Amino acid sequence: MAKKALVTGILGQDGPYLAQHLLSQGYKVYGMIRRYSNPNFENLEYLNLMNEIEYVDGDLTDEASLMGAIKFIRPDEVYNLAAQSFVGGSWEQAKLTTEVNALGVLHLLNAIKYFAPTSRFYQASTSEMFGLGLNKHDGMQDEGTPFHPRSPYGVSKVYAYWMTVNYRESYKMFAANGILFNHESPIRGIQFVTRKISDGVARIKLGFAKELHLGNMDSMRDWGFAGDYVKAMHLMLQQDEPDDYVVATGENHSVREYAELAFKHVGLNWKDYVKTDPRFQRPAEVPNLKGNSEKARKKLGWEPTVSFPDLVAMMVDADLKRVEKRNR
Ligand code: NAP
Ligand code: F7E
Repeated sequence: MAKKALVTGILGQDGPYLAQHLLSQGYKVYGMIRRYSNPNFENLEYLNLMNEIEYVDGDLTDEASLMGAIKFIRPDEVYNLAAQSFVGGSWEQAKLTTEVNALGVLHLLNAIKYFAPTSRFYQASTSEMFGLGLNKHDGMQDEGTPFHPRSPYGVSKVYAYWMTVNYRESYKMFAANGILFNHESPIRGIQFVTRKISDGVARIKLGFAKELHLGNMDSMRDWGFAGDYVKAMHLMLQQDEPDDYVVATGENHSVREYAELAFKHVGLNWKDYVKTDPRFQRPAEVPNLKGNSEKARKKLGWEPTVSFPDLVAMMVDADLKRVEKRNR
């Protein structure tokens, strides 16, 4: 019989890529959707997956809805991708961010504990938990680097990380944390800097905008391709023992470099269009993230396949097509 996987956050960026990968491995995929007056299936449509998934209702802030879903599906694997995932918005909505990203994970772990205790659980942990933390030896971050989160988002994810470890240790549940560094794609949310730039470049190139306003351009991020990173999530749940893994490319670049490459890809100079704008500065910044994913590479056999320049080109090309189509 096909394995059953429940994916929360199915309408986001990672949900569709993970669903695509699980379907290719023969899984039956259930996608959780919260109550919304007008749910947006655009990302699933982009990968042509709308009709491949069985949808279940549920919200991370509503424990009973999670219990109902887990009891109904009794999944072999649960991937918790749902979150208020925008760091920049987490100061204004710190309570909501905590309720979804921290307590929501406790609710989900309880639902699994009561109704599907042998189910394997993946928690979407993040490099934002490291914040200012740097590995003393190489200036990178790995599984042993101390956490020093710099936003309500980062703090909420530290709680969820430790609760996942705690349920593993307390109840012998197969619960794993993937500590993923930034990963992007053509279906990245428009508020994140990579997609904001690729969309801005496309609109400027096609004559629909004149400027692009950005915040801190010195920030360094380790950017990979989401399609690669979801494969690491799946691999983590196929191991003999549950564990936590950093997933990253090991290379980082500044926001300025991303913008420079994106504009260059369409034959423009970023300096002519980008304006720095204090509205996009954060109260506390994470200046430098670069992940050491040696453990995932050795134990999971995972490797990233898309280079930084190819990722930038992929995103800009996709937005050029989108903007053109929308305005045709
Ligand atoms: P995303 O595009 O923001 O998707 C998050 C999804 O969570 C959305 O579909 C959203 O639903 C859903 N959601 C929000 N609140 C919910 C709630 N209360 N109950 C149920 N669902 C809810 O995020 P992503 O980029 O795919 O990232 C997936 C996960 O990995 C997130 O947990 C994120 O924090 C984490 N992460 C991401 C990165 C990265 O670089 N992308 C790196 C490390 C970790 P709606 O569509 O209804 O809004
Ligand atoms: O910002 C700077 C900003 O919002 C990246 C989430 O998926 O990855 C993501 O979090 C950097 C920051 O992503 C703008 O200050 C400059 O230093 O694209 P971002 P993020 O905050 O790194 C982690 C791993 C997650 O877990 C999160 O869920 O870019 N920046 N100017 C800007 N950022 C935005 N959004 N907009 C700007 O105009």
